[in-house]
Amino acid sequence: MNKRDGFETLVDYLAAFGIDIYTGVTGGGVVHYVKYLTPYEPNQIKPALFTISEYPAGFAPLGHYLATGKVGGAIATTGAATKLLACGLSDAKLHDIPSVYIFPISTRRHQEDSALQDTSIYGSNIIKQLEAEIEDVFLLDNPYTFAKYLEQAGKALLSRKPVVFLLDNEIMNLPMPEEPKIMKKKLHDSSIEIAVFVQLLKKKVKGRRVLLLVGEEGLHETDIRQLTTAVSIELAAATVWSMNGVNCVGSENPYGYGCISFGGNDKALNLWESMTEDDVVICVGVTPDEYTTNLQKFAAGDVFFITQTANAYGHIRGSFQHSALHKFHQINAPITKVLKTIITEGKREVYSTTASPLAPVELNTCVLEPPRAHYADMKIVYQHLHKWWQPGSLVISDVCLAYKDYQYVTQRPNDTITYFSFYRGSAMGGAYGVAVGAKLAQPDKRVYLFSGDGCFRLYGGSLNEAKNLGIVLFILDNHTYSIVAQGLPAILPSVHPEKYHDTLQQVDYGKIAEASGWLSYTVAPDLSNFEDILNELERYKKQSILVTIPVDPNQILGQNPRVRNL
Ligand SMILES: Cc1ncc(C[n+]2csc(CCOP(=O)(O)OP(=O)(O)O)c2C)c(N)n1
Ligand SMILES: [Mg+2]
Repeated sequence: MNKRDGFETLVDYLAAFGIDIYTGVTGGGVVHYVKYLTPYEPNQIKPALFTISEYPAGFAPLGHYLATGKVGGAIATTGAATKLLACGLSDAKLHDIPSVYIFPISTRRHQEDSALQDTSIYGSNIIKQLEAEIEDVFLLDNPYTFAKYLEQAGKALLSRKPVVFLLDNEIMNLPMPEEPKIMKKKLHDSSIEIAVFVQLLKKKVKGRRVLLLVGEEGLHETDIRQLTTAVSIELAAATVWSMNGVNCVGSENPYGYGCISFGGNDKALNLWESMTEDDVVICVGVTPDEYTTNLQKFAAGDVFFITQTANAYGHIRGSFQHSALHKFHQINAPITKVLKTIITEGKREVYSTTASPLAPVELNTCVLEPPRAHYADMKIVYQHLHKWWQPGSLVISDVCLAYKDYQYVTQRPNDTITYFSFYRGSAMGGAYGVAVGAKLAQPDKRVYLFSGDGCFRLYGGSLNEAKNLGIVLFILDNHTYSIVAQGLPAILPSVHPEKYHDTLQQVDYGKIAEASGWLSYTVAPDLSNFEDILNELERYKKQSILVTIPVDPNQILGQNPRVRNL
């Protein structure tokens, strides 16, 4: 018999899995778990808890994974705490981020006694709420299923799923009769399936134009940018990407036409719209979501999907078939291996495709208007930063103008950074927690964040906790919920702007930051001090800094095709 109680066994099991940094807040329901964690200090004893309010805490495991490819954990008590933490959990599901979320439940023995923050079916019914969204919810209320559930959770994490543990404290206080086993990833040899898939591809592309669409799934594959470039070249395939797919594309790809759909580049969008049944599309680690395919099915005659995440978000009954109008082929196998086989096969015998023209240097055709007086020109800001980022940086866009405009203006990837946005859940303010999680996981990584003044309202009270993490936060100060406001003339053409409900009061964000222990700078509208501010940012490594940028809410850079769906 195990002498430790269930809490300690769970803490140890997750630590053995590499999960040793938690974010969240204590409370009546979780004190028994967090008593086994030390307060977070950089380079100190783990497992550790970094205390920060639940909304940002719930997004931290996403940043942990982005920065390292490893799993992070978040914890919160019953009631509102659970709901706040679970906002990040939604994006973990939508972006296939393995992560652990821990919540207590009211103990079953007092089910009918109206417990505080009652989670029973008479109260929040939280078990059903979470199970309605997340497949891997493990109710730890029975010593005899405890080890089995932990092992099942381990398997789910290995297949890139978020998992939820629900703790019944009365049961967890007992020693558990069995030790859970640590799960290891089972490697399946997919060489034969890959060879068959590539032969079919070879047959289908003969004499046809090939379009390559690159998504975010391969983010942590080494050499993914070189591999997609080599595939583009072997197939002479015009190449486009999703917003986060930019991380899996090389800047030197001669066939790189840009990002499609939300904030998409004009050349990429024209190319994508020209797709007909005569074409073949190859999707590398793509989820055909609204901000990529704009709710349209692939019009190509043959669509090939390469994915390595079984049952990833976007799959319906284990397949992406529903996203294709015509013939559809999918392989579930390591992306790198499939791409390498495509390249090797092309070297053996050339793919006789109808070659796409090389991409032009300039990927946009729209003329971008400068901002009105007293506002910074965001086109120049994004272009400048795109060249300035230090190698290895992580740049995160919150749900604000940046997540539409940055990719439009910068056009091509910066090969030395990761640029990411959790756009599928589009939770305003979530990116701050992502930045916190990334810094906790990898303190030496440079982490930058674009966020809106509307987004700021969701995490502005949680700055102090991160003052020594060295996060740089660019606030797009435009006193407006601008990304909504920019779409409204098209969505509601006959409605008076007063009914847009899009204005925000001016706030001194720098003062809030300073009062929270951050440094702050404000960019001059003519950008005369921008270079000096960037030099300052480079100087500090551990000090978090907020940079306010005066942004014209009416400066339109990237397009928002979603407005046509509303
Ligand atoms: C939590 C949440 N509330 C509301 C929305 C709807 N929404 C999406 S973007 C946006 C406006 C964002 O405003 P701001 O942060 O100021 O950024 P800006 O577009 O002005 O750059 C709103 C209200 C959302 N996505 N998430
Ligand atoms: Mg705004």
